[in-house]
Amino acid sequence: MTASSRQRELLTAEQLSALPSDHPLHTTAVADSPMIAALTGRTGAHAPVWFMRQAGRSLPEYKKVREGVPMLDACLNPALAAEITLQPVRRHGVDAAIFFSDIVIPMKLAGVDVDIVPGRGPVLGTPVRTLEDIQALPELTDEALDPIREAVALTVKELGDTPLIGFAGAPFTVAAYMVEGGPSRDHLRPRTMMHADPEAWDALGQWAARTSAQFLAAQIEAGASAVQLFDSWAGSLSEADYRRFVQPHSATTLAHVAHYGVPRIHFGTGTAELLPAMLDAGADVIGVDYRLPLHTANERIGSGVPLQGNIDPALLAAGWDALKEHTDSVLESGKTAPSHIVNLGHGVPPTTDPTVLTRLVEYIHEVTAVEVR
Ligand code: 1CP
Repeated sequence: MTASSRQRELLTAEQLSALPSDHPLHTTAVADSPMIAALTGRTGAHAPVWFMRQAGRSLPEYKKVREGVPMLDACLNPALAAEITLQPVRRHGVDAAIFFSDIVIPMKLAGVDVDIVPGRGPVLGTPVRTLEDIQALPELTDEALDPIREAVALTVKELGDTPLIGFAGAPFTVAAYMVEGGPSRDHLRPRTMMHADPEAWDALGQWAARTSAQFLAAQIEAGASAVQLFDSWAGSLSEADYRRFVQPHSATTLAHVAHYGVPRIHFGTGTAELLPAMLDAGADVIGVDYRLPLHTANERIGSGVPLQGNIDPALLAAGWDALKEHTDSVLESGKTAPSHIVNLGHGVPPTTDPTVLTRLVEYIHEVTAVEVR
């Protein structure tokens, strides 16, 4: 598909009619913002930049408002979630906000016993390992998503012309936490389950796919102008297993929100061998981690697709000269794609000096604006 035909597919009048009349994408300020322009294959005033995990522990103002507040409580308090979402936009002048939440929030709202343990991550009271466990999972109701809709609505009101990106965990990454019962390095248990008990795996994939789909739809309807599906751990899969056991479920989630016309970014780490398969799942934009240059990603995907990425987070602490040189090469490499959304190749490390991020945003805006003129 060419860039222009892909562009026409997005944000058509018909698709915009699926969004509420007060949705930010109905305003040209948001629809033609550098972020939405690049996500739909167009060129804006400068290359847009945002950072995965831009909200969070790299910011002193985040640490302050989180004092004594458990992670999941922070996510489910609409005023606090909105405030945390806005903090990096105010401080860094990034081109988009990413909704402050977590990939386990939909399962929490469905009634699954899950918590986020400081310094560790999501932990389930009881791992989900058999077909019986999966059949006993509660269903996420639409009303349970009210705190999410409220937080998104508060956020977009404050954001004005800056778009909000909603997100969800992709079914494999969510299911990996559910089967392991917590964070793991190799995701051995879910990878075994696919082959040992394909029926159970399929049932879990379907549960995770519809739960993430509902989470995305709620954010879009409340005002998110783009979404990102995080398949953070997809890189632990072979392409064959990805296509057989994972892609159909990710495709279900992405298809569920296709009619809104908002750009859908699909991202994972260690996915150099999976990028075409991830595109085939139904994404509009591919997020690339720091291991693969964007021009190589562009070749592997077959061109015509906006790319997001992929500054190595390690370079944020390497000194300005090294970071600038690396950023220049990422920008150069990104020129091979129809459009480029600048981001890191994974999340902001908690130890990052936030002034480096602010300087990086200024630098990217400056050099890419000169190139467009
Ligand atoms: O107390 C804290 O500050 C906890 C740290 C933290 C934060 C700030 C967690 C626990 N989640 C979050 C927020 C979060 N999680 C966001 C917010 C928006 C932003 O990017 O600014 C997002 C998008 C997520 C999504 C998320 N959660 C992913 C996908 C993104 C990625 O980093 O790959 C994953 C894998 C999770 C699980 C998770 N939640 C928290 C942690 C520490 C982890 C990873 C645990 C592990 O290593 O397996």
